[in-house]
Amino acid sequence: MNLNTKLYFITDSTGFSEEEFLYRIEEAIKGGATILQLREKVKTTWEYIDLAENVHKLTKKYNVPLIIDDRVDVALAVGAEGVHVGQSDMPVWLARKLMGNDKIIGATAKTVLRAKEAYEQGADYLGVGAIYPTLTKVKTVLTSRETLMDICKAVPIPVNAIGGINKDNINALKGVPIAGICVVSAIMKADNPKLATLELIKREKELGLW
Ligand code: TZP
Ligand code: MG
Repeated sequence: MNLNTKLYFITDSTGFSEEEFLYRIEEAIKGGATILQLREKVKTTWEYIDLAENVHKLTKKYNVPLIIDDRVDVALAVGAEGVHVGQSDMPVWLARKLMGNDKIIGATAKTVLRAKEAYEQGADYLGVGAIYPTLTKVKTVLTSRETLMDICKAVPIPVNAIGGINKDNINALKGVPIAGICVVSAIMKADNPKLATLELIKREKELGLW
């Protein structure tokens, strides 16, 4: 499986027309986003599937894996490349069982114990955070740099930092063996999503992440 989590873009369609939303996704992909997660919290199942199909058409064109947040049913319905389960979603082992061995399963982990558990149950990568306070709608607590470091050392799969990460604070992650970063607002709310993505990658390169 070709899994590159270096620049993991998580979307939030709130406040955008579908046209503008899809345009922003395409620009982020053109800027170099390596993997995309569709994250919708208030859509009905049918709305989620409908949007996921349109996003999937786009990501397939660029060969970027599409991960669906929370919802295995939506991921299966559109043939997405994977699903991301949080600590209050279904367990990783069940997502793996339903999705099969060829799909990408991502999991959220905020402790070393949870990280090991997710890995043992078949997770392909982990998202760890929130590292910084975030304005994106999410139920989360802050995860320390130290815990992030411990999780990176505890599991042999890619670990991404998430939460409030932007081009100005990414430098503070220097020395932590993360595989990449997950961002929502740094790209979603940028004036120019393509430039914002390019800039994040440039900063990651300065950190030696590429
Ligand atoms: N999980 C932990 S923090 C977060 C999620 C989904 C939101 C990250 O959004 P942003 O805008 O990059 O801070
Ligand atoms: Mg979730």
